[in-house]
Amino acid sequence: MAYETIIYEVGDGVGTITLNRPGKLNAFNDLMIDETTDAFKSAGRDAAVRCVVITGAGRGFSSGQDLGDFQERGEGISIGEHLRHGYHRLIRQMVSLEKPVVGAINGIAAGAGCGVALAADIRIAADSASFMLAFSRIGLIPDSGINWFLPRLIGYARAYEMAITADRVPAGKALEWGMVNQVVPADQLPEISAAWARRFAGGPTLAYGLTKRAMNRSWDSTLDEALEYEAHIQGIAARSHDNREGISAFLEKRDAQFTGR
Ligand code: T3D
Repeated sequence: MAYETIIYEVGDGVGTITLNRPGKLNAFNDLMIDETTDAFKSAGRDAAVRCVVITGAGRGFSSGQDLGDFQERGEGISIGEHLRHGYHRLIRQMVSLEKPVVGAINGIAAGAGCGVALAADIRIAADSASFMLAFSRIGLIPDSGINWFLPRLIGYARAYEMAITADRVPAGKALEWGMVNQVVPADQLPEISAAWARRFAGGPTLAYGLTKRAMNRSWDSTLDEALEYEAHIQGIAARSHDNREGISAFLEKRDAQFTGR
């Protein structure tokens, strides 16, 4: 599929999605939601892709829903249906992708753009980046999974504060609060996030994917259920080539050559 609103490139085992409507700080229109979802789907099907990076072109990561489109849409389509058919598919695609997703947060992540950033597994933020739940400024509530992700990441009080103040949370505070894994100088973000991604792409992809599945599932589990699920999927990991290779490499005192299988 040729894309108009994003750039999707594959190299070194990494699929890189660049949201590409910089004139609107990469606000999501319907096409960009569909194309981003499709790129994550392709990354899932492509064995050559073992890690995905999502970033934004220009000075923003994403300013969320394109408000011009929102206004034009009028009463024609219910917002609930728009969310179900658009952002929900995108967020589910990111979370169910059994490969690490690295958000390289290059600038402001606002509204649904913040939701997409939070759906990544690891976030590396430029020191100029910020996060903002812009929704209440326009009389909406957070969506795109934010009510699920954010209190789990930073606790209810901070998440609710972000929601009702709609203040920008700069990268340094986001790091302190546990929203991001690392803050780096803006001009080094592409290089540093690519290095993280290459590292993951050279790892045991099956085990990484199963870990993501187990951790996401644990939110709704009792300890007994989580223990049982670990036992079940560890059985899958233990049958992998990478498990055999990892053990051989350890015993032979050499670096493991993981293939992702
Ligand atoms: O539809 C549904 O299913 C509902 C889903 C809703 C999900 C949501 O995301 S709701 C929240 C939507 N987003 C917002 O409310 C944020 C709107 N943007 C802003 O508040 C500000 O742009 C920022 C705080 C993000 C950044 O401010 P600043 O001063 O750095 O940049 P700016 O000058 O405001 O924006 C630069 C340009 O991008 C500007 O266009 P211009 O004047 O240069 O031609 C601005 O209009 C445009 N832009 C920024 N955000 C959006 C946008 N255009 C359309 N939609 C946007 N969201």
